[in-house]
Amino acid sequence: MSKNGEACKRFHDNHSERTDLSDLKFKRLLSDNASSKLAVVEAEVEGSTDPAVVVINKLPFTQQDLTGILSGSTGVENEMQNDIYGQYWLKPDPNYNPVKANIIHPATQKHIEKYTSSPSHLVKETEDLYLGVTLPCILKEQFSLDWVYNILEKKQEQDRIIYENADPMDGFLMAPDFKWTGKQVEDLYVLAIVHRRGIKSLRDLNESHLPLLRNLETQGKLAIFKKYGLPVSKIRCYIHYQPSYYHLHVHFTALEYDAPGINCEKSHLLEEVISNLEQNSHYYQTAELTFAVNEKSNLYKAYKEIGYFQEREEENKSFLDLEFESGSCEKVLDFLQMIGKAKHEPSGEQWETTYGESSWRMAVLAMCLPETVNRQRLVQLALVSSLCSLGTCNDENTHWDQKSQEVKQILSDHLPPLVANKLFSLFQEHVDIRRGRLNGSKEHNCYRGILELEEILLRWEEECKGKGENVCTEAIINRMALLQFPGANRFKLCKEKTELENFLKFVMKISELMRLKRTGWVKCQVRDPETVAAHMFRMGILGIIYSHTPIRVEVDACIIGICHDMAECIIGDITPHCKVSVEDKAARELAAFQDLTRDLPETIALGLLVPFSRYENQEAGDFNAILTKDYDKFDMILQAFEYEKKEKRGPFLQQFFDSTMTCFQTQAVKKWQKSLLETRTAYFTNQTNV
Ligand code: G7M
Repeated sequence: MSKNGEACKRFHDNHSERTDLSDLKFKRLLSDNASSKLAVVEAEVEGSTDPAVVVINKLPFTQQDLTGILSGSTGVENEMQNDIYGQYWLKPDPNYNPVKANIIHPATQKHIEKYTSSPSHLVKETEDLYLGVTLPCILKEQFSLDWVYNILEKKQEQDRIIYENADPMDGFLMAPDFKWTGKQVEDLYVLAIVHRRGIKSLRDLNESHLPLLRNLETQGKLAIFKKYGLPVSKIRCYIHYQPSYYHLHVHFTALEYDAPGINCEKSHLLEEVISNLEQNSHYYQTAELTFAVNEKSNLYKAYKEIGYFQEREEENKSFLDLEFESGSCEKVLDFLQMIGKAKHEPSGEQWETTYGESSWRMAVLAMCLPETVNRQRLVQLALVSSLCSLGTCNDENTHWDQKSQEVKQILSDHLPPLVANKLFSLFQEHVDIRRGRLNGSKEHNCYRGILELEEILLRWEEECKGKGENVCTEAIINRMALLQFPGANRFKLCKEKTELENFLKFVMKISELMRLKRTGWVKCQVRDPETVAAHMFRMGILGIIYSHTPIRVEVDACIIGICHDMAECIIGDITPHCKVSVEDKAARELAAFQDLTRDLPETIALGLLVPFSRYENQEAGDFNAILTKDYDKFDMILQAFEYEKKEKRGPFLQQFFDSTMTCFQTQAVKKWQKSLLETRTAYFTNQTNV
């Protein structure tokens, strides 16, 4: 339709009667490629307000063309000659010199963008980036799949179909690609389109698709061999990531043809895709996939918006000045206060331990796994398990689907999309494991073990209450071994029972932090104040939400956060009012930390000591250590404000705001501090006015 509502002429109307291009007018060159002898132009179409994209391509010579060119029908003009060397302009009979044109009309703006040459950039897409940036962008806008469905439903290109396996789940159709004439095998290009709908791209594939993929590989190659005589060993078959069209299809091209789009940042050989899925069903959900984005594309814009390319642009900018992904400060602070509930709310009816404390201990347990397990992932799962305390239904009979929906909504209402998605996918994974829906990976088995162990520990601690320190640990050690908890034989971590006992002693010792109230609050007579463990818990969450950049999967700040006060289970929570010098406090803490971890296997002890020391050392270039320090102080002032609101004693914790007024170093946390101070002032001004 034209803008004024009249039906526009379409270039392909009556295409079978067309004999010339008199209704096309060159408008501008979009791109050209000398080596593939291809040019793309935007053209105007007479009688239409919509543009056309015309891809003009000189074709490879066939033997027939060459025979025809070297014949009397070819006109010749000499250009130069020297000795035995001469150059001529040949003007062959048009039959032997065809130029192919693929015409898209009406072309959308997105088509014009796709074909316009512009600089590209590589994106290394993690699972989080896929869910947070790429997927929403694809779902919002993509090329129409009508042409795909036309082929599958045999409404178009029926006569071009070269093979079909009609199985609706594992079958597919094959036809020459739009780019190929279907004539000479030198530039053979066939496309296989799967019947099954809903598989958008490589990212959606798992082991359930293996039968389909194996059919595509074997039957597809065989069909090409039978139809065009190209041996199977000369057929390259691959999937694009990112594709232009989000309905699974496979490209088959002649091995010796330098086909457009076979570059390594775009093509994934089908054989390798199959092999990756055979080894790990979730490979394509979790793998980092690298691809190029063109500056004109919406995907590029989406990545630019979240600051993905910022690093390069701001190379000279100090990392302290970097900001977090844009989003409303107030909403993020609201969310942090909501999650602060987990610091205080018991995670079960029978015990006092809170969601936050319990998730913190599980995170530390995860840190005590061997390096062969993705510990960072487990630490995050453990901390994010506390999101259960968000929303309404937190009782033992949680209805998980409802809970997931509730959490998803709260996250997306408060946090920037990337962060919200990241937290939600972690929470959902926790929920799945809680519900026994394990994916068979080492990580899932370990996490399940951690959940079970935590429950046993909580029950055991309840039983111990009032019975003194020397309650029998035999039962719990046996359970740890039975669960094959890290420390037991499966990972050969603690081979001996004494090692398991030492590990339990360590767990018992650090668990004291789940009962150690933070001195600052006690001194100010805050009722029922948070414990040191609860404080470390929210720092861990802060570290997951934001690390060095929103882009890198880096949880350093989170790990530093959950370890930094661990030595306090030995030396207690020393505050500036305790009259202990900074140096003395640091020395005492280090000694205590070494003491605490002395009997742990060396690699595990180091895994805890390194983040602890990074926090203590605050080296100039260690951004995550500096960031964690800011988080430490920020968690404190946010908590102070929460207590002021709860206790209704006015701004009685002013000293905490005063002592931290100028201590923040990172631009990102400074912004939060400013927002918090404004909110607090407004809160108390309103209170006075009421
Ligand atoms: O990059 P991606 O993997 O999405 O590649 C899609 C392929 O589909 C490209 O090689 C196109 O040339 C091909 N293609 C696109 N269209 C619109 C058509 C069409 O209408 N018919 C056929 N046969 N192939 C098409």
